[in-house]
Amino acid sequence: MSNVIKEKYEEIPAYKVVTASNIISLIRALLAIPIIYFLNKDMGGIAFIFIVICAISDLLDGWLARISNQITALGKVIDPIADKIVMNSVLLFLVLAENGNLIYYFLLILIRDFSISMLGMYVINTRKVSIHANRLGKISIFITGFAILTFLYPTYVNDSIRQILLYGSIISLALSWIKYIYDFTKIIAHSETPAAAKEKEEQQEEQKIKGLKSGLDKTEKSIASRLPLIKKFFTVDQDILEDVEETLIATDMGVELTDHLVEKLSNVKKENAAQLRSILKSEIKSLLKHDQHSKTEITNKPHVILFVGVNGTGKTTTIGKLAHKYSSESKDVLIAAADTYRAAAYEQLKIWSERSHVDFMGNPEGKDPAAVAYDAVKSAEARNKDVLLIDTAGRLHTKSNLMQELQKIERVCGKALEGAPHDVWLVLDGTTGQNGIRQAEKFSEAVNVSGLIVTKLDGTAKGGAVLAIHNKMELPIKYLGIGEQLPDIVEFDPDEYVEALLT
Ligand SMILES: Nc1nc2c(ncn2[C@@H]2O[C@H](COP(=O)(O)OP(=O)(O)OP(=O)(O)O)[C@@H](O)[C@H]2O)c(=O)[nH]1
Ligand SMILES: [Mg+2]
Repeated sequence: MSNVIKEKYEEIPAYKVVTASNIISLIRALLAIPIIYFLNKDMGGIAFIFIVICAISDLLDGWLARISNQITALGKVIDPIADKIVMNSVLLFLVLAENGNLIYYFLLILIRDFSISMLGMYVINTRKVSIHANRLGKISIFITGFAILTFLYPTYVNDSIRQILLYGSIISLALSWIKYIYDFTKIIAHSETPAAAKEKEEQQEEQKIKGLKSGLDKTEKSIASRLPLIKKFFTVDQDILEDVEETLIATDMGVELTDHLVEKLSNVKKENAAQLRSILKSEIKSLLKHDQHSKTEITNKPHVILFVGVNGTGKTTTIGKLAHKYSSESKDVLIAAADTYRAAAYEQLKIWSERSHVDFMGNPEGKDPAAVAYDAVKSAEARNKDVLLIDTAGRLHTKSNLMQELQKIERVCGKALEGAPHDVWLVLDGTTGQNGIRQAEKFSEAVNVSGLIVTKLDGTAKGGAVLAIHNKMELPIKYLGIGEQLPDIVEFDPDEYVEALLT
């Protein structure tokens, strides 16, 4: 039976499930009207039934939000507000009807709810509001519900139990409120002034160059150790040229670029031989294409980017890093796991979404990847996201059925939103050197690859391959991965790259 239900809901697009969840929350808020009506008519039994319906609806909307794997900003607001409307209106009724002394309790709840809603709206979607305060809040609402019931049905409960519930409710309310305020002030204390933000940005830029340099350490050291001791010879002879050639080939710069360079260097005059390194640098720069270096533009809303590549090249890690980068540029990011082959892939991307504080969706139970991609695009559109990053399973470019699946994912994105995916980025493993060129050709035959990302440059002495790929391919290299942590990604700039390689 449960399987039948599961299959049924799996057919429903996620955005519809989440809309149903929001509608249920709204209806719950409206149920305050019949509850008060029947309480007023002294028909406590019927009012109680409505209260039970409210409780069930609270469970139901939470469950729907969970199975759709997404909670919208709207849901984050209307779900708790619906609870509060019901609870506060019943309390207000009690205050006005008979228990005048409950007025202070009522005011306490009102102040807490109102202030938290205001804080909640301020921090919503930018940061996760304190989990502990949320939990305490839930416990307090639970106890408050019981406390209210003891006032509605006084004959069933003795006074001391009522007092305990009332105090328990007040204490947990106060604690959750204090925790909220505490966390909120911490967030405010850590938020930056524009000047501090600018300074931080400059520092980050500096760090980036340093990061690229240290990321390319291995390649750089390999060049440094192999470049001949020019000063010793004061000449550019055949031996030296051969050494240079070997060095460049070892960094996987490719025969084409290397031959060009060696030829240029052979014309270096004797008196300039001591500057071989800087000559090499400027020669490489002059050989590189510069027209293709395009900044990544997030021009559409949502801008959908599909990540593809061979197994283990770093797709998921790159998505985590880019989610962090875009969201720190104030873009509203959604990341989706359309890698449905491994259960661990879902978890892995989810962890990255938590690290980078962005929204995540996916289906942990091996749903069709194209269906996940479709839901994700629809959902990004409905939730007004700026960027959607879709992760796919790694696949060998030689497996035609897997490449067809990729084509289907690409097609289905276009069905969900015209023009999507706006970019398809192929992630290449830098440690495998120029093999990337072949992969890029094959992947481009299957899908509309629009950019390349080269990862793991920190772990290789083959950093020259990036230049070979850059020069050989029509496709622009967008980003470089230089480590396993969130900030370890830099935009590719050919000149900057050569500088870092040959300092
Ligand atoms: N040193 C280093 N490691 C990286 C980098 N990018 C990814 N990795 C590591 O490479 C391994 C594979 O990365 P994933 O992001 O899982 O690769 P994937 O392409 O998603 O893999 P599949 O989904 O299995 O195809 C992980 O151990 C990452 O930590 C990088 O720039 N530098
Ligand atoms: Mg992956």
